[in-house]
Amino acid sequence: MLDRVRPTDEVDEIIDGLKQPEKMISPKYFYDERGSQLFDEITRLEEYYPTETELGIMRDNIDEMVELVGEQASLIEFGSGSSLKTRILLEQLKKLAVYVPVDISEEHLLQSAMQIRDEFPGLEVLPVVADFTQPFKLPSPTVMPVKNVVYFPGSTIGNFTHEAAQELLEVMYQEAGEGGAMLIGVDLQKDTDTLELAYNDPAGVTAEFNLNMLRHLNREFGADFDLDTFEHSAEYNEDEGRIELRLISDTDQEVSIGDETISIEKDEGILTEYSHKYTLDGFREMAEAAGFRVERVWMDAEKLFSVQYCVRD
Ligand code: SAH
Ligand code: AVI
Repeated sequence: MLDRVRPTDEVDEIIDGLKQPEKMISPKYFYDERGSQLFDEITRLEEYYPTETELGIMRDNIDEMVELVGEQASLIEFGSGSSLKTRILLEQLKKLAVYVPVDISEEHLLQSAMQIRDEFPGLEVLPVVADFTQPFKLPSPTVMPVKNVVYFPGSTIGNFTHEAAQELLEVMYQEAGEGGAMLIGVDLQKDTDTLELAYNDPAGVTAEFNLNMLRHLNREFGADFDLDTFEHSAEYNEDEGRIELRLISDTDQEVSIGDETISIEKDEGILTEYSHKYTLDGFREMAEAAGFRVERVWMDAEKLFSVQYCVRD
């Protein structure tokens, strides 16, 4: 079964962002098929520490994680991508009621869900193509789960402003339901050099990922960005504790999208992504404000990244 709910006003949303005092486009527009592939390439880069670090934390602590999730749970993954980290859980969670991967990148999600079905033949896999910031319907599994566990790895929570992240945690609290929980990957604050290298890889994969957003907007939303006139930029804003990705125009230009023409000045940036890095206290405050209690925090030895199990109180 497949539920597909997408907002119809995406062009309006993009135009609205481009009319803000600082032009911006939501990072969800990174993820067409090529964008999802480029993200997978990023996760294999040596400089991009979050993926390997989170995988290591999962592997080192999987027994305890499995114990906390328990049997006959429904595992609902927000922004599942290639379900890379999920496989570590699925291999050990022998008695899962259902796996529900939710993602906006349709083809990529459906391919990944098919692969998961092949790899885990007894498991019910019910993918949902949706923008998880908007209300969406969860499918009904064949086996009634005893509880819901929302899985949100990769520190995708960091791609939201604190206000939006707070709202998303509240949505997850609702999805978790009575007796439910959330298992979430949260990237931690660290030195600027490590952070900036992770988002400015010498091979230029992150730059290509950033620029691909414009290709996506040209193809799907009728824009006419000239990709050759924009440069990738990624800087750590220490005061805000976040990496900021921008596309910088190297010329004065006009871009059309929908019925609008947008003027962009030379050296002007379009903000394409925040990637917030948290302190343990900072994240706990947010989780608690959403109604969760942080029951367990796992980290790597260098404290680069955390995986946190939060329960509904
Ligand atoms: N969880 C995976 C992938 C992280 S990349 C990992 O940890 O490796 C972020 C994923 O979230 C992408 O697959 C992207 O398509 C998805 N995504 C981003 N914004 C989304 C949104 N608003 N709604 C649904 N999926 C979204
Ligand atoms: C998906 N998200 C958590 C990634 C991040 O690190 O913020 C996206 C990304 N952007 C550039 N590189 C990776």
